[in-house]
Amino acid sequence: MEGISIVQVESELGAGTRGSSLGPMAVLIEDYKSQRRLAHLNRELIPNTYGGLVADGGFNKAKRIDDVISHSKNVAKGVHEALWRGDFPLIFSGDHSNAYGTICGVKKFVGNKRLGVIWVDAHADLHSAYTTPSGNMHGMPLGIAVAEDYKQGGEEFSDNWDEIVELENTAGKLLPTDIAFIAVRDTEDAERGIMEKHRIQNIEVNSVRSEGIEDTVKRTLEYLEDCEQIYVSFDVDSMDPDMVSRGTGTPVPNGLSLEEAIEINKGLVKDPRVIAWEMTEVNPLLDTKNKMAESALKVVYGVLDSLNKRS
Ligand SMILES: [Mn+2]
Repeated sequence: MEGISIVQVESELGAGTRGSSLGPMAVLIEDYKSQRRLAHLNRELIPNTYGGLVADGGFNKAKRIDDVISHSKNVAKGVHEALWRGDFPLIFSGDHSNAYGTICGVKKFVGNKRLGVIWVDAHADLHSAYTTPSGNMHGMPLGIAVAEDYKQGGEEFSDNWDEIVELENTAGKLLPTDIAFIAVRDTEDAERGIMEKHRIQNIEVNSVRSEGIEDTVKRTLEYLEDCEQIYVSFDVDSMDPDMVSRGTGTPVPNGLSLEEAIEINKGLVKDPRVIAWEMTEVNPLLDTKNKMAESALKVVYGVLDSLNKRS
């Protein structure tokens, strides 16, 4: 690892509520008010495409998919370039649909090496255009990446869906068995079907608390023992809205405490197989006094501490 660089992805194309594109900057502002540990890092901006937010593009089963496709290419490029330089990318992204672009970029970099993904989130994000209840693509990044039976629901959106699934020539870029969930607690039948079929591990909040952080981290990394490289994605809605903040698009009760989120992410990133880390879904427009960004920053600082010990 040469250095650490920030990939600042200001898109909220996949969200149903406006404001998460301001999340990355909200975290950077908190850093400026605090220890200024991010200010000197190399930072690449992948800008928001406000124009794309005006209409849903007419695809109500995968809203704004045309813009998500072009944006995902930019994200993939930014993440790939950071990895190519030898940097560890800290990805600060607006909504979670950006994670698909990151998976493409990471996968392109690792080539044939087996990639594992650790998803710390209230949601499984395993939907497709054929199963989604909302049409919001932030519920789909893992669903697109695993491309599980993606044509089963009909042909209505197949051109767009084929295009996004095959982006960067990495269709089937992630095996469902190479996903590990932590704190997932709000899922739909279609997602539970995939999770059960592939016995995808989810360490629930209760287990995190009863078994402890060390065990949670150990079990997650061991579950992915066959993966050579790992990408960790931390959605702030994994944290509890009452204990931490409601500054996120789709808050779900009974989540992680801030301390648990800090320790889990710190622990995961100690593993040298982890080559990219993302923080996503901070929405300052839904927040009070930027509390979510302030909390997310503490998680980022924990990750930096672990990375500095690694190098
Ligand atoms: Mn998510």
